Amino acid sequence: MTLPLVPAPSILVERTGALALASSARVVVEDGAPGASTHREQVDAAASVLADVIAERVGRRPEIVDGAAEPGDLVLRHDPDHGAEGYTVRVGEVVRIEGAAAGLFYGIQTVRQLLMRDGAAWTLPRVDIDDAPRFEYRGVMLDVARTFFDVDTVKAFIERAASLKFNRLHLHLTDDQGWRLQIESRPLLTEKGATTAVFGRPGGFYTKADFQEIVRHASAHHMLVVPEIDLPGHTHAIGLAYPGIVEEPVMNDALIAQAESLNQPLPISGEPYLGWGVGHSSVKIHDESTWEFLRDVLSELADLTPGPYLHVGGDEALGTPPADFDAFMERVTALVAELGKTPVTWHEAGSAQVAEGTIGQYWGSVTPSAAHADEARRFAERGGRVIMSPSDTAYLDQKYDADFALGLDWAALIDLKTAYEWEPTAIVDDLPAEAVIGVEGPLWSETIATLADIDQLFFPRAAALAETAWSATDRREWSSFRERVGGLGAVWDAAEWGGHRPAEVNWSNR
Ligand code: TNX
Repeated sequence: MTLPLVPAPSILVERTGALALASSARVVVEDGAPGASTHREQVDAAASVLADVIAERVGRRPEIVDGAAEPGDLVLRHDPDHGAEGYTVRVGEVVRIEGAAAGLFYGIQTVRQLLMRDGAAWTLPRVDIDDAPRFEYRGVMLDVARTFFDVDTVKAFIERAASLKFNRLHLHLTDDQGWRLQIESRPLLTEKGATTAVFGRPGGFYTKADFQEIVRHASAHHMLVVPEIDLPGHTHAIGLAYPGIVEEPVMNDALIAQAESLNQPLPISGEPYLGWGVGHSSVKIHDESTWEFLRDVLSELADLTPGPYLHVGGDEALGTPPADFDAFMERVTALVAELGKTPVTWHEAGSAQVAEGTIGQYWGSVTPSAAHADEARRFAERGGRVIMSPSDTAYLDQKYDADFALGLDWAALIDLKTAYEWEPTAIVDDLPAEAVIGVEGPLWSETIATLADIDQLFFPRAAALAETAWSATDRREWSSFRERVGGLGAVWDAAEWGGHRPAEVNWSNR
């Protein structure tokens, strides 16, 4: 039998037989590091996650105890020797999970996938698993600007992503349709710039406390938040609050044609923008008051963000002359670096002299145009690295097939196999493999309004992306993935996560 493990672990040894989980099974915390209180906290946190996972699947929350394990128990032990994210799981007389903080969490997610129903009993196959990730950056993005998602929905999104061993949550916090984060020094951003969303959907924003709550929940799930303020374009909403620093909308033929064909409004300065066209807005690049604004906003954001990254956009500045765009991206990445953070930008900014070490996010095709490939390579030449988000394979917002109700289709129709079969280091010629820091799946929200909609686009394609992010190339193979992912529907059902169940997969009920 192929075990339903996604992402595929580095080393999996299957032995014969299975361990029946005793109805009296306990979570036993073994003190691997006496005296180290942070280690102790980490194992205690993991113990509670493990008890929750068992409760969700088996319907009974095991007791958490210290001390010696008995056959049929689940044992957690802090062991830093597996690196920050690696872990081992051994199922013998007991289920034993060892690792450091994130590793323990990932070992638990693996155990969650190993649990099988056997009549009235629950069993785990006897295995030895030794696992660690391929890429350090394993991201998903949620666009909370086009459609605003409340804190509970973002938390639910974190739980889904973390179960697949994603460790970065990119939040697209601002766009033409709305500004979603409270900034104390610029209160009008949320008073005036957050009231609506695409199609006139309800607006909303995160207070600082809300944002901190998201950061905390992400951190409890071993995910770092990567906040994005999209600049210099995608900034119409700033103009609702501070009209002096935003240019008049720049119309382009594509925008006008698209608005006509979709029967959408065109942007009007000072009025909320309810369409989904792109490329019409820009902050005033040469105006010092823009830079005072950016310093205020980015300083507050840096203070709120424990992770090393601040994303400053750089995509689709279609109405901005190239020289102005380059000057802007150079200065804004320098500002982020000055604030002590690593800038991240969409790949277009590779045309500019971005700050040393800036990370580029590539969103072109898996077969790039020469210009896109050049832009991506420039990040590595300037000491930075590249996140791979090819829009025709990694985008979570594209339709699965032409008849799928949700999603856009401008990049591609992305069925599960297409989402699975691509190699991040093989996209941009002459970009060294070490320059690829990882992958990310963006979920843009033009067509989605609810958590159920999110799930439809996320499951199961996020599982394909998760394996690309985590598993070594020699562990990745479509026919194997297709079989393994079929066993995960039951795990997702137990968590009450919805999603699409495409017919190309045999969804087993285990
Ligand atoms: C392109 S991808 C965009 C977004 C849209 C998305 C829709 C990128 C960097 N920009 O503004 O939401 O397409 O798929």
